[in-house]
Amino acid sequence: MKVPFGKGTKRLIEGTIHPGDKCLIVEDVVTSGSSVLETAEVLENEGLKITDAVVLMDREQGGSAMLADRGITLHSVISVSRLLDVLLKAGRIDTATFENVERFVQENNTYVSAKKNGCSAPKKSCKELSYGARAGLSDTHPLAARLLKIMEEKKSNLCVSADVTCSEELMEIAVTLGPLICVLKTHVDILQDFTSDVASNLKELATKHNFLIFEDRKFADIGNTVKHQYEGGLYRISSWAHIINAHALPGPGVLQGLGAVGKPLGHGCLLIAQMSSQGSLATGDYTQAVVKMAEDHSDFVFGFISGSKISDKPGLVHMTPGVQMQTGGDGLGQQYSSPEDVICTKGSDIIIVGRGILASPDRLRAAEEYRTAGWESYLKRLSQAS
Ligand code: 5BU
Repeated sequence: MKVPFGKGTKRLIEGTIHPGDKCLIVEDVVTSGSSVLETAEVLENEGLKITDAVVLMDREQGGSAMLADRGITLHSVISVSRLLDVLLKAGRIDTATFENVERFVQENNTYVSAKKNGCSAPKKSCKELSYGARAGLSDTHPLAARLLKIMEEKKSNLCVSADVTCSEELMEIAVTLGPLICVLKTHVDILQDFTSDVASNLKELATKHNFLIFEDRKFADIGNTVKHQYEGGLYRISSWAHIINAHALPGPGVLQGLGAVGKPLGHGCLLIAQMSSQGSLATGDYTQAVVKMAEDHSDFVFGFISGSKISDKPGLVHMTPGVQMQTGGDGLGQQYSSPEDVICTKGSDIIIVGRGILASPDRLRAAEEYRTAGWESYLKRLSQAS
């Protein structure tokens, strides 16, 4: 359609045209959607109406959203994420290839819908907002705003994962590393000696050193059960943790149950959209469904656990575990990426570091190295976007 055919009438469109007739565009592959749009413009100049296009493969790099904003519905036989899912399940590609291609698709999405994001420019020219600016947006959850402000004030996008089994050691980590971190992540159920004093001491230290407490409980049950698990039992998590996380697997009921307890207290929840462990099933369509669930419950969900930025909404916070200076794994399925890769390349907001700091003979020095690496990667990302 781009140049007149060399044969026949040498016109762009051959045959009899009845202005007002509908015309369906058929294309093999859609990436940005520009080729379909160019074709539609030629046809519309001839008086034809274009409302739909059929494509064999949607590469999911913004074409569908761009065409939808221009009134053309794209119908695809297969999408790249569906193809990846099928190939992975059939054992034709490995997890690393799956994740590389998935990341490539996300990073090369050329369009941000004007309706969804209030920005009609191609994604790459949209300005990257600072943490502080995102804190001030009207639709940012109050807890996300508080966190983003802490990050800006302390120049820290470091969350330490305090995976220790003795409460004295937990307190020592909170005292020593508190000034360097924006979030302290706990697994309270691995403590051998938990008492309610641990919770109240942690709360005091969080106020003193200005960090938030995140209990990595990964709730994943029906609403009624998670409500009890969050509020009651031995740990009474809702009485001391500002942040919890949940799997989306049970459906929205898990958020209704948790929200009934957490919302009145001003707490917030992260949905687990991806995991750092090898062979995780939280990929592709599942991850996309989690993003939708988060966006539909923005009065309680303020972000994600994910390997990379998966939502363009600037009010949502992305936190990434599986971070060490040395990439590789731990022999039990954990997979590590570097702070620069996570923050600068993958666009996440917060690095979660456990053994990278805890296994060091000098935890304070190691935490300062991770804080610096995370913060410099964030500054680099900002400067690349401007
Ligand atoms: P590490 O020592 O940096 O590997 O610890 C990582 C922490 O993050 C640990 O507490 C995990 O339970 C937690 N984690 C994770 O590693 N990967 C995930 O996908 C999620 C949580 Br969700």
